[in-house]
Amino acid sequence: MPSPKAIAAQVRDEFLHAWHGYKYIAWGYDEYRPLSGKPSNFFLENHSFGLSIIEAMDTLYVMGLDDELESCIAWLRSHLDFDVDGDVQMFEAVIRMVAGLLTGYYATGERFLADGARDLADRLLVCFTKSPTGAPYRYANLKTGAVREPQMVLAEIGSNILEFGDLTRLTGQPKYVQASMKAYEAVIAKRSELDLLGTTFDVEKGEFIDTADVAPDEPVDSFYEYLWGGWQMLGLTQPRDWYRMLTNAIVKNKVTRVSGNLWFKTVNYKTGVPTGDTTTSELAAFYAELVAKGGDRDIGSAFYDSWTAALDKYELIPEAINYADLSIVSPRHWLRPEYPNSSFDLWFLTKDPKYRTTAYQYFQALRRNCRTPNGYTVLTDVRTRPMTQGDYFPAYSFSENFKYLYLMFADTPRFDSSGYYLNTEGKIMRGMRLCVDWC
Ligand code: DMJ
Repeated sequence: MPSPKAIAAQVRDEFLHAWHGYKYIAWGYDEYRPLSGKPSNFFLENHSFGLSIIEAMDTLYVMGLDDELESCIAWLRSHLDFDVDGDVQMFEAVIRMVAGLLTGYYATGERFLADGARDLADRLLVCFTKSPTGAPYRYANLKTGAVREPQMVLAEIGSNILEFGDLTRLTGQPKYVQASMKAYEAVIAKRSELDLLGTTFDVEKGEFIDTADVAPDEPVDSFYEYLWGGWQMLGLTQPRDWYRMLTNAIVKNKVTRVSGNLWFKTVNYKTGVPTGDTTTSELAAFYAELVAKGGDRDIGSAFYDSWTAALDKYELIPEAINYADLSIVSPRHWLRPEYPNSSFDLWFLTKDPKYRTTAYQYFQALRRNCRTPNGYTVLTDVRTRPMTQGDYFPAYSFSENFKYLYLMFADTPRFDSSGYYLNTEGKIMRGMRLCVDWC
């Protein structure tokens, strides 16, 4: 392998290549399509929030790309506005935009970014306050405050305490963190006798509407991540105790080993009986780092190795596999960041060189297959040679994949690797060091 410094420089170059694609094709839009050269929007078809700009700010900061960061600030200064008559998905708006604006503020000290985060959060709070149980609705109209869709998956209910907790800290107003806690309480009160949870919760009726516990896979994944974060980042003991209780149940009822690899079974949350579905999406790979950070290091290490087996077999991890035989269920590769997310956290937790080796292996495969003349793009099929490229760059990759890889190798003074906490979208909520002149 090249030296860590050389790898960091390569990653930064590739990030810039992806970033220049966005700037050239879609500056000011949410996202870009590098093959057709067209912009696209994420939340609302006919309205852009400049999502990629918001998502990229703290990455630009830690990479030392200060001129690019200044362009982002300039654009946001004249365009940031959430008084928009449109229905926005609360979960995505919180983890991407509230967090992106907060971390942009931490990186630059630009107060209007924090004000923007607060304004957006205030417009989204109706999802919680209009719900009879406190578990949030899925969509809020940012202008009218109308809410809709009471049937919510767990990740969308329980991935906000980091952002709302920070807003409470910044503003002194308890309403934000209280909304998050009430949402957790509504769901966790309905756990089974086994301390397992279902997947979809009706926030008006206050009950699960299905019986499958798919943890740690999507769409429940970050529900568990934020419980641990509530403790690690905010020092709240109740989320820590919930995390421990629910994780004990997951470890006891769901761990399974197939051909030497560790996976998590989908089970009926009331009985613990396996449903027989052995599909898992790549999104579950984040759990290797979470379960290790939470104290179960052997499980985290083994689960990471299971995903490395999929990486070895397919060069890039497909969107979904059947863990019974590692066969492909969905051949797409949507530039998902969960595997390098685990490499990143496990590297800083253990300093085991395997995490750097495998992260570099992943990076090389990414560069070989997802690079286009106009940036980076997703793959629609990892089985073909060359792999088949799609026409989309998701904004989360500006916040996640390249950042994880860079920070693992860069040793930049702008990042405190011993005291950081990132949200589920890779935003550096804790751990950015401000040092304008000397780094
Ligand atoms: C990201 O938006 C976040 O990591 C989220 O928690 C789920 N995964 C997507 C990217 O795959």
